[in-house]
Amino acid sequence: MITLWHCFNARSFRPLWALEALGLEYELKMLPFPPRLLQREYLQVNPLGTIPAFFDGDVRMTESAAIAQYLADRHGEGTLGVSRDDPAYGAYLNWLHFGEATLTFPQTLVLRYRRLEPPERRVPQAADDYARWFLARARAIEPALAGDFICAGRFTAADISVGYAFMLAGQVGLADELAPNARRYWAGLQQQPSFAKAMEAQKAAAKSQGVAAALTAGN
Ligand SMILES: N[C@@H](CCC(=O)N[C@@H](CS)C(=O)NCC(=O)O)C(=O)O
Repeated sequence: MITLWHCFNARSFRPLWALEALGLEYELKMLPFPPRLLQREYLQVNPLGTIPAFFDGDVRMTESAAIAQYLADRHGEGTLGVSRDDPAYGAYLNWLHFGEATLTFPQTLVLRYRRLEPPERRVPQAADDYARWFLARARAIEPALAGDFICAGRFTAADISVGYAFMLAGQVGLADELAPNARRYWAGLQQQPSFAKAMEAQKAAAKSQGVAAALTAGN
């Protein structure tokens, strides 16, 4: 049985989207954000205090892009991943990790130092610098975003990883500053049936488990 610990719209959306894309059975456990402060007992599940936490039998993972990759490889039967002998394999791995390491991390600094910290701890210069940092990286990959998918000519876990970074840009307030290909690419990904299913799954789980349907505090 697969179990995913998730906060609304947070990085754990990547594995949630992958689970829906593959049509797998899973249990979705919702947490208030940040769980480290608002649900202390979660530290027994994941001592890092971060989400996602993911379990598949004896497998335990805490990195959102790696979980999407794992799900594609272990359960995808070629649909969501790219195999080692495919010419697009290198590009696939690069985008899968670029989505988290290069496009997501700087935005979490913007979110934290512009919005989530109490006013006296906010750092506008750091927030502005990392907003520019993110937008410059996103602009630099415009040519790669000219098509519907970022590699392999089809929807893969790399689109889930990069797509989530653009989803976060919407929450951080940076989406309007994205260049045209990024905006069109992200609009197209949101038409994937699995995207709507993942959104619906988190809404339903938040409601039934009495958890706020929003990122609220901390980072
Ligand atoms: N690189 C990790 C980052 C995980 C992470 O930091 N998640 C954030 C939410 S998007 C979190 O749990 N923050 C709460 C905290 O740091 O207490 C991933 O991609 O899963």
